[in-house]
Amino acid sequence: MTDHKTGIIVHGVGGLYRIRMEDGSTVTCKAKGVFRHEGMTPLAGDRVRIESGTGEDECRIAEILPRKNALIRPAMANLGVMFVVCAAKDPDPSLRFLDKMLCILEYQEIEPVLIVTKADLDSHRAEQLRTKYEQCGFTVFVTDSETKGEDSAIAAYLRRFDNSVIAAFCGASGTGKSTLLNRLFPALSLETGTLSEKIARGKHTTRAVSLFPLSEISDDSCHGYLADTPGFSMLDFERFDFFSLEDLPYTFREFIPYIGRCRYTKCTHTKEEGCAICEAVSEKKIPKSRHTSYLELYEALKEKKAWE
Ligand SMILES: Nc1nc2c(ncn2[C@@H]2O[C@H](COP(=O)(O)OP(=O)(O)OP(=O)(O)O)[C@@H](O)[C@H]2O)c(=O)[nH]1
Ligand SMILES: [Mg+2]
Ligand SMILES: [Zn+2]
Repeated sequence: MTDHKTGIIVHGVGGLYRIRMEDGSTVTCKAKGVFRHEGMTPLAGDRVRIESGTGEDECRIAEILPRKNALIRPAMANLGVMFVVCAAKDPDPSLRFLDKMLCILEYQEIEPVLIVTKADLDSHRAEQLRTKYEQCGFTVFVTDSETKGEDSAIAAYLRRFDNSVIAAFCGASGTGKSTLLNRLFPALSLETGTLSEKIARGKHTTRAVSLFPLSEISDDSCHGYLADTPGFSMLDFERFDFFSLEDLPYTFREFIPYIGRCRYTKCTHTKEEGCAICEAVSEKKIPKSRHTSYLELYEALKEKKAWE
């Protein structure tokens, strides 16, 4: 048995995983039964060790190397950058949904980058989103398939990646993730679809996470991996794993400079007198909608804590 081959899971469906090996070759295999017993599921982005037997069938994932992070939705591991895709219209943006995703990414130490798509449908709202999230300290790109907006700036951002970075595009279904990826990397020719096509199919257009080595889909100045993911619906999102109430304020990056400056050391930043965060909201230094999202997440986490 040779047991020293490692690679990265680029696709996994129905317990069958496609792995890109260090030498650039690809193998498809199952995972050893031991993972099922341990309740561990190999994820796209996982670095794994392969054990290969004599026949092709005997190749198995023997070990999942330590993860940097893992997300449930999209089901991925070892992400460095997540492009959160939000449409200016069709579907209408949900700030609660967006902020929750941003919190989870901050908590997992994945750099969130916001991409506002479909600016052709509502350029005013697209720019409002840009202003709001740039004020909070996020990198924001605005684009659309008509004008190609900041496509080249997104491509330039991707070009800064080193070999080890895994990045993905996530967001609600129909926001235009696959459309944008196809524009940036025509070699991908990903499936895209209109809302009515999706309803007719009863499914999202993109059905599983797929990781692409940037060196293969673009010129060799790009490195790392890029993933397209199936869009999530609101319902999926409710089931998202979450963190503790104490961690919540730290997942809002624009709150951080104010933490510790409130009158009461146990300030929950919800409505207390002398709360430095609430004050920053009233002075418009923090967008009100961000604080509203904070309050909603705070309530949800408080309830969860009460159940535990
Ligand atoms: N007007 C306009 N339509 C767009 C734009 N980008 C994408 N679309 C349309 O939006 C629909 C959904 O696009 P997709 O790229 O399939 O969306 P997705 O985010 O990959 O969706 P899932 O795979 O289901 O998660 C398609 O009909 C696209 O043609 C845009 O910038 N402007
Ligand atoms: Mg898609
Ligand atoms: Zn406070």
